[in-house]
Amino acid sequence: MTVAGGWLPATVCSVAKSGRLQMTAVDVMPSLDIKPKHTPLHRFLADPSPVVFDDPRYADRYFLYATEDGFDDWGSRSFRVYTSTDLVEWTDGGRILSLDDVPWGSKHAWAPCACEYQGRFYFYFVCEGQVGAAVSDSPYGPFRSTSSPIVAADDFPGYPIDPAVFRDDDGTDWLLWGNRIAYAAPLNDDHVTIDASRAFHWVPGDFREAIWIFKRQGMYYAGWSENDARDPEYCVKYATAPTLHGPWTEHGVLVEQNPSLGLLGTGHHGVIHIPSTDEWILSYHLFDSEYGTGYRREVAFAPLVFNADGTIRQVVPSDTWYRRSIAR
Ligand code: FUB
Repeated sequence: MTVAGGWLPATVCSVAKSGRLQMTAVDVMPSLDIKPKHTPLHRFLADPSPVVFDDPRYADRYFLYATEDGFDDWGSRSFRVYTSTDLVEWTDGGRILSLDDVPWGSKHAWAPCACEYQGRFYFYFVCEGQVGAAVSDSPYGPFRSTSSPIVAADDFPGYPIDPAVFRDDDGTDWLLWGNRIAYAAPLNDDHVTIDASRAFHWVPGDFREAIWIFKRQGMYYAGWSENDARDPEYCVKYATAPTLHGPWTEHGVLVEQNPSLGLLGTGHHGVIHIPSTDEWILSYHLFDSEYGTGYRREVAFAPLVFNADGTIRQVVPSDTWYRRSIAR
């Protein structure tokens, strides 16, 4: 049977943490009738979080952490990692964490990201509208979840989803997250808890979610998504500031839909910096007007082009896959 979303359903019977029997939707294979056309990853994926690790064992490749897509109601239950040396040819690194192994939640595996700190790898993710943390000795996992969320539903006003990590020049790793309200808080040395006393929040533009921050030539850049992820108008806007705490100057759209090519809902971005260069690459997801939805999204990449005043030229979604060898 084929379901809306183009995936074959499967369920398993298992014993829940409570001891009760439960039926659970499991990771499934895509049906053969619909394949993504616009992504070099050849798979429905969303919320792309790209990273180049400093660790010399892994510095020769791009890593991409992303939400598995193709499930109604964003019903993914596991996370995978992908790697590439040129952004076009990708290798599936396999499953790195399943919600079966998260002690505090079992639904809605969204928006993963990862960072490296003192030789270990830390993975942040959404589960049931809370932010989780997990640890591994390898960026390929498997990651071990901590026993409770790093940002729980009641910790701060708002909806704690869409984590990202920004490392400032002083070495502080800031965990970012939020929906409707954007938050930042320093990660403690253990990297699985935050220093809530230094958390701050703001509402950039008509902020919906997916806050991401990077720093270039002394300027802080914050990008975020506006509108609903199922809307064609889902888009990324950005602002710049002289400090992490602002004041932020908004510059409008970074990427938005390209209806002439049927590429819609362009949002939830990430940014890669290629070490020792001034090259910055945008990742984002989109859906196709013919077969896509906010539950069937595709990851795309594009170079960021900076103007002399530090603003960024708007990215126009295209069908050309951007190739950039990390070795060059
Ligand atoms: O992929 C699930 C959700 O959709 C993410 O958490 C949001 O950012 C939106 O992209």
